[in-house]
Amino acid sequence: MLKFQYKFVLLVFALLFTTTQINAQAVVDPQSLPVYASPTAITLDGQLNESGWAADVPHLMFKKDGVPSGNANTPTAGAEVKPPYTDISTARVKFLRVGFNLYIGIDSDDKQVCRFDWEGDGMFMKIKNASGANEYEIKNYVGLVSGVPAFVFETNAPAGVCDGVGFAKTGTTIYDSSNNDNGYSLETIIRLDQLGFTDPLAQITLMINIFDPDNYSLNAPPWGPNGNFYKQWWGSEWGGTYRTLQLNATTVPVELTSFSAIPTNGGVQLKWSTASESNNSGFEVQRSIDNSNFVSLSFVNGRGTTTETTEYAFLDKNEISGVYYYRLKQVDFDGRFEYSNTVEVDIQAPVEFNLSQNYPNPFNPSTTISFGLPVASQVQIVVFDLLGREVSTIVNETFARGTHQVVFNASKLASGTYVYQITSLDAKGNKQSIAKLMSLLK
Ligand SMILES: [Ca+2]
Ligand SMILES: [Ca+2]
Ligand SMILES: [Ca+2]
Ligand SMILES: [Ca+2]
Repeated sequence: MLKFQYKFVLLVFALLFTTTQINAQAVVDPQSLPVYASPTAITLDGQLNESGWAADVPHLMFKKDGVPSGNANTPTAGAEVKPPYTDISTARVKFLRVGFNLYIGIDSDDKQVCRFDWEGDGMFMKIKNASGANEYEIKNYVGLVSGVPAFVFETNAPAGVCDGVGFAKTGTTIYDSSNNDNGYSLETIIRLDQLGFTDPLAQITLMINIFDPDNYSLNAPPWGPNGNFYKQWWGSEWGGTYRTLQLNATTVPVELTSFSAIPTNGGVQLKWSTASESNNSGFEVQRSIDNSNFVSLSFVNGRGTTTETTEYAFLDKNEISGVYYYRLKQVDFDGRFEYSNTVEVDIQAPVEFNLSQNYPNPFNPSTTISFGLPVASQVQIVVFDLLGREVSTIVNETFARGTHQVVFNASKLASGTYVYQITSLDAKGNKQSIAKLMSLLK
């Protein structure tokens, strides 16, 4: 075999790396939040095991002095009821929809899950019915069960409207005097059709308050000597001012966290990753030369629904110099799709005359031959058999500066090893030749 001499210099003029986030808000006191359809059913056990809960969608972050960032929005206001409250715990409130059922999930890393004299850690909220004429209290919190502090659910809504379950995470002991709990989680279901809603994509009016008493210990109520107490609300503390949820038909979108394209030997290497996926059939990789008309190159299968980070790669075997634009068309199983941002790549002309190994090789009956020209040249590519007899001329014409590809069809030749030789002649009369072997295997 002839030695593979591949020298190809590709430079990146523009490499864009951006982060696409779903409807990133990162604001204090959003007036409304979107609610996406859950990709799976939800078991009301207080545990946020369902994949929909893990997706980083716009949500509320209850945290004293918290700063909004990414999709975490801070609520309306808070009050330190019994200082000094030095806690740094965070409770994230997310929403999901399954049909007419609205689910509220709360994930807290509270270090002291407890109760003071009449109520404890958890969620206190009110929701209006469809007409707005009635509102109901919903409480999912640490109360008393047979005289022992534990998660309880209370409501003044008619039977069947709502339910809730609290869950003490492993390592959490409710109502002891230590400060080493792993927090708690809550799941609440509100059946919107039972509140008179006839459209599952309705706008819902509600307020939510998260209570966090800390350091209250058994046998020391009321207002235990070491206890402190903080509360924070979205809307107002207990009704009067409200916020809204906008229910959506779609599931939690696929969250693309990076997308890059880099010229390499052999083509343009595209890489992207997702932080979560829901109902994701996959990605159509698209390329354009004018950033307007895109053609599809390939389809890369997605992972369906996952909350794990997933890395993807695709090699566009394109070495022809020029500026290219790439984008991803993310397609759901039901056909819905969304485009990524566009990345731009500049494949520069080679600095010296070169010929690459044909691809594929061995081949039958067609193969592609790439070559690079530092200046415009007359190019002849001729195929010889191993006895030196010329069997075919692939091209004999002028090519511009840059990298080019030609396809050789050997359907009229017998199996065997052949030499292909390229000769270039530029305007100054410089003549150069390179030859390589290729194998036709029929
Ligand atoms: Ca659950
Ligand atoms: Ca706390
Ligand atoms: Ca607490
Ligand atoms: Ca505890």
